[in-house]
Amino acid sequence: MKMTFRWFGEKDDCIPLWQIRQIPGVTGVVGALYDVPVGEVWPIEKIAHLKRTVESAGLELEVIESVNIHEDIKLGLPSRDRYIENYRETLRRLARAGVRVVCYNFMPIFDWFRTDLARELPDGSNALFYDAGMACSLTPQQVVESVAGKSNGFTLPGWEPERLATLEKLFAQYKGVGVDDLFANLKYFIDAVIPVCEEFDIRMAIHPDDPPWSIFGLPRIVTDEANLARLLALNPSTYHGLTLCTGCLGANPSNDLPAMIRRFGGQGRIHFAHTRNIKRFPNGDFTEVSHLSCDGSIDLYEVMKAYHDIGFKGYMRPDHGRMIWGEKGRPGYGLYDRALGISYINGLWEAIGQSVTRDGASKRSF
Ligand SMILES: [Mn+2]
Repeated sequence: MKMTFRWFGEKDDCIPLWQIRQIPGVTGVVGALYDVPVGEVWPIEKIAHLKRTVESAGLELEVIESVNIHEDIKLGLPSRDRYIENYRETLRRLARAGVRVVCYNFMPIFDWFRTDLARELPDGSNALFYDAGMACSLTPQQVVESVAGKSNGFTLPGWEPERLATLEKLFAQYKGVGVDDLFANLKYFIDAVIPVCEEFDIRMAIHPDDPPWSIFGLPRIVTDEANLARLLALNPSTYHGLTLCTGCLGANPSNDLPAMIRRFGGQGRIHFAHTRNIKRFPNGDFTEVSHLSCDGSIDLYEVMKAYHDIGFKGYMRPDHGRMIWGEKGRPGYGLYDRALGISYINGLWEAIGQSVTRDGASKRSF
């Protein structure tokens, strides 16, 4: 397992690389270019600059999150071929720069979705929150306005203003696009990019839908074990794999996360792990919490045990954190709570490894 930390770049992240370098166990950052329009080829010089910046801070750049998928690809429009060709070229350029994994999602219109970016928790910290009732009663535009007003001035990835300005048109385009269409459009995309991935040794890791159910009537397909199995079967190459995000998939209580890790990780199909906790409420609401198992609904020990049991060698990051200690940062992406999360994950990993080594095979077969 290689521990990483998401970084939004010199201009868009208030956390400097030297601070990330001091988090115990972190070997690299998960980066991206945020100023290249979705669908365009990433310029070589910008990739090289990002790589130089990260490496001169003593960190690696082996994971990109995300190279976003143009909406025309998800919609299956004739114009998708041009965007797919651009994507293939971006993959070649990233692979030549040493990138080994590309995380992406295939969610129509919206990326991750919350109703509140700073819901106060009992200890006075705050975190991202999903109010199920509000998600049903508000229009997409109302949610966008309420989210945009509370982002501490940051542009949130997936919620770029220019994209959201065309909401109405996008919704009209998705009329008549169902789950099977989305699977077919994903297959068309994956079948086109995987030969490049195999040639250049760079893995695709699709991120689950966040939350893992339909919103505003839009289809969503990266939601549960059955759908993950279906989407992996679209192309048998192990270069076509998953970003296993426990926080996203864990919002649905019927998702058995350790079982999914054992199944898909055991098949060599998990390339990137997002590890975090959430707390679910009976009415369908959920809040993000600290990584600690007892603070939320997900047993992080069992998650890490599953990764350990399959001999996970991929990349991991703590995903989101709360805002604590008065930090004012990008919602979900402060320094302190994510660093605490990493230390907790690393502690679990070391303890699980020690118990296997010291107690022998009996525990290993658990
Ligand atoms: Mn995630």
